[in-house]
Amino acid sequence: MVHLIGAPFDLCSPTLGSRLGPIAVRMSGLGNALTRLGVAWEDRGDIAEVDADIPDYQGRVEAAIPVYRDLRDRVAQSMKGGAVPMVIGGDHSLAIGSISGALKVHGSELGVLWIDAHMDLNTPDTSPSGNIHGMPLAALAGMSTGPAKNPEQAPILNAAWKEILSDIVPATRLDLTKTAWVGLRDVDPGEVANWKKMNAGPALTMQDVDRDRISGVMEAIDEWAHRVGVSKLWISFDVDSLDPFFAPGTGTKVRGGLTYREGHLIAELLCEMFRDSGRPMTLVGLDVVEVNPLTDQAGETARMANEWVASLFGNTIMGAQI
Ligand SMILES: [Mn+2]
Repeated sequence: MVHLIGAPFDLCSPTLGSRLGPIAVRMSGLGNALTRLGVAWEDRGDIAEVDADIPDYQGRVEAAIPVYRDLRDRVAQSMKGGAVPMVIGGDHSLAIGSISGALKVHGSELGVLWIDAHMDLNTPDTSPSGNIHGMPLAALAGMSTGPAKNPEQAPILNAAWKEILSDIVPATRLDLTKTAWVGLRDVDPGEVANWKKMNAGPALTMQDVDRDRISGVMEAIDEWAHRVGVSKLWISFDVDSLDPFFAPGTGTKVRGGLTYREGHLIAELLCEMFRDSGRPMTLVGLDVVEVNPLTDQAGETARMANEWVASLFGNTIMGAQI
């Protein structure tokens, strides 16, 4: 049973509009696609909406904390009932809430696959922008930080970081050796330093995709998951992993991304991994984030996100793969 959870929150990203992502993704037929595949699903509605227009940094950051808490508890509740929660964002900072929920239930067994143009591994002291949507993995890993780069943001962001680490992320932090990335092409130097410091999992960039193709990249993911013992996997899919040509409706576009077919092959090969009884690994939940209908072209990006999810759940060109 898949639980759809809408998370219309975008205040921790620079471009507003991804709060409309849950509506757009639902409207372009996500439920029907799952039904056609024989996947049981239930729409669990949206998390509580926050004020649409908070102009100041402090207000935005403060509004985020209860959102993460609510999402964490909803995700944990779904999982405890045996469902697979699918969080539709919203900006990528929401993963602080969703993956905290998964950590609550699965603890150190949890692995994360981050499919994104960005690493999202900044700490407040490395983040050039102060936008929390670039920091979720560092928060989930409980990374410590010095004062935030921007001195005006520092008192606000450092206080929020403290609260996130003490009140949102469970004591069993995300083990970054059990986190891998695919699709990277816009990485900050501070993120690379954090990645090395934490001895984190493979960071597969677009150069790896160019050189080894998707099949080679996903073999590396399969090998990593087996080696570090990931038995429960959370997938965090940022639609900006695709090239802006195929996913124009998103906030932080970076050219040189995955093609439509490459994106699908990732989902198809993941589906095969989950069905490979020789290497048991379960999909425990996923995020589909950063769909921004305000910058989209005729709903293309929301449709792409749906089609991608359908591939992950077994859709193939020749029909459902049971
Ligand atoms: Mn991104």
